[in-house]
Amino acid sequence: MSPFAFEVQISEAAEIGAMLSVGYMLSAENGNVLEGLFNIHIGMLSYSFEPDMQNWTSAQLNNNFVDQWHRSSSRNNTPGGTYSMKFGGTGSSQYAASAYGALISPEVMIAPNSRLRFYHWMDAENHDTSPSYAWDGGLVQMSLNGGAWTQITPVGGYPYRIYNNPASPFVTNTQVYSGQFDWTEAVFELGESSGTARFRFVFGSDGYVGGEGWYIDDIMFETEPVSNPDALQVPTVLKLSPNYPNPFNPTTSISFSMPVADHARLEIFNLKGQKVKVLVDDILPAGISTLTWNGKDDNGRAVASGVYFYRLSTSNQSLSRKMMLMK
Ligand SMILES: [Ca+2]
Ligand SMILES: [Ca+2]
Repeated sequence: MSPFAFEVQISEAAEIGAMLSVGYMLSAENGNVLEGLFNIHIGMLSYSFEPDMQNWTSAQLNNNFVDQWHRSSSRNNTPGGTYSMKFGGTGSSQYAASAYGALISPEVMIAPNSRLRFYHWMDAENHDTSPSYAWDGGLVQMSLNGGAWTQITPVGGYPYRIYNNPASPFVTNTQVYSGQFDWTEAVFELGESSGTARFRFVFGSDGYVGGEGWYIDDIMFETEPVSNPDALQVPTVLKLSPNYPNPFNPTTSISFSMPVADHARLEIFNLKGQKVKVLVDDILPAGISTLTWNGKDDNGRAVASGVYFYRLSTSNQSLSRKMMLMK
């Protein structure tokens, strides 16, 4: 048996970058119901660079510096994969002196509380006597809704700053990744940013001494699930929701939520005010309860088309709504 209660399959026809909102309602035989909403960003799950560059591009950032971003089979992080994106020479050869290039993402739609994650491998020249400084290194920038490229900061910060050096394409004290590390995950929390975004990985070197370079792989964009606070939290007031469907034939669901466990009575009346059916008359737990009415009265007879009322009564309150049976 699958460990998952259900799965969502995305059609291949879904547009890349689109955001799909999936509303769900899970109901159990004991009447407990859980409702919510989550968002899936189509095509934003992962960039492994296995099929190709997956619409990432690269650019030279200054005419006096070379761009060396390319798809490389020299190193890879993807399980079972072969490729990553590398700034550096072909194969495992070192990056050039006076290099400065950007690896640029396709446009991606982000919602508040999105997150950028990726894996990277680095061998770049840091300063050998000033531990927090580097001569060469890489950083990540974002352009939001067509705006200027702005450096974004990983969780935990960048480990190095660029040393004062006129041969560097970076401004002195620019924060960068540098030095040597094996495949490591980086996480960038994007906070309130939302809209159309592009991201780019920028690597630069000064005029002397290189390293193997910077590899990027398994780039992922994530969005926090957006939950429906009405449904997922214990309600603070008694609430009777509209029945669904409405109009209906002959079955409809009626949901209500209670802030505390209480005696609850849900009754259905016709237009003349005659009681047709009692759906529940019992002590119920706090939270959401959903009951189904099959369009039959207390004697099991199907009732006529028309308007009906349903009334929820607890020990100190009652709420009513209207619904329509259409045969
Ligand atoms: Ca890969
Ligand atoms: Ca250097």
